Amino acid sequence: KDQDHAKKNAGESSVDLIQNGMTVGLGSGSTVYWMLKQLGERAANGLDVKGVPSSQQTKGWAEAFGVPLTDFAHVKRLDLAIDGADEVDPQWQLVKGGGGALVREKIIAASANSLIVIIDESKTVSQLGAFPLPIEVVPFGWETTAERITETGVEPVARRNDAGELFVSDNGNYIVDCHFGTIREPRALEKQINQLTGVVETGLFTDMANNVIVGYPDRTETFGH
Ligand code: DER
Repeated sequence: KDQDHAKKNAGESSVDLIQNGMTVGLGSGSTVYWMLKQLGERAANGLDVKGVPSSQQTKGWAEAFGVPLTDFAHVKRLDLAIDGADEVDPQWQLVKGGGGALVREKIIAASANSLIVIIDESKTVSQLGAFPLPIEVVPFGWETTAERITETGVEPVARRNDAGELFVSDNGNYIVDCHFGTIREPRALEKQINQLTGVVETGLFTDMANNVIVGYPDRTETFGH
């Protein structure tokens, strides 16, 4: 359907930014799926690229599509990171983590010279916050960590799988989703939450995105700075 075409367009066009010999951070999610599929075809046609995956899901897709992989034991800096997002505001501040991979995604984004965000237009917002903010927390005492998060004025909801069990991230942690509604000061909120004892990371990616590729059913538009 249209949204799939939009994601496919955004994912595929981001691959044009990968030059021969690059090491690329591979994000997570359904838009990244299309990027990986295209990247596998380019690698099969001779593109020299190595990827660092941000989740087990991405690792599996990359292997299936023939994208050569490496890790941070072998590379300390990435030329590019390409990843999706749940919300992008006009300052290119992001909310991420809908897929539960936010910790590794942020480590990859922080290790990359440039972060390219690939989205369909539904992710562009005038203000962050309608999408519940994912926060990864250490399992030990997570209930008390949730209490500390409540003090920031929001009720954290523990993320559960279909069986009703607590979702466990690739890092063995839990995720709580926080329905802020609107986030007026994303930088301040990110700092405030990240200082709380028991919090591993939040899905607020502030001042990290360098380019945003917005996919539409028939084209893409690229914004960058
Ligand atoms: O979890 C994430 O941050 C992913 O990037 C995800 O949110 C992107 O979603 P998508 O499946 O719509 O690309």
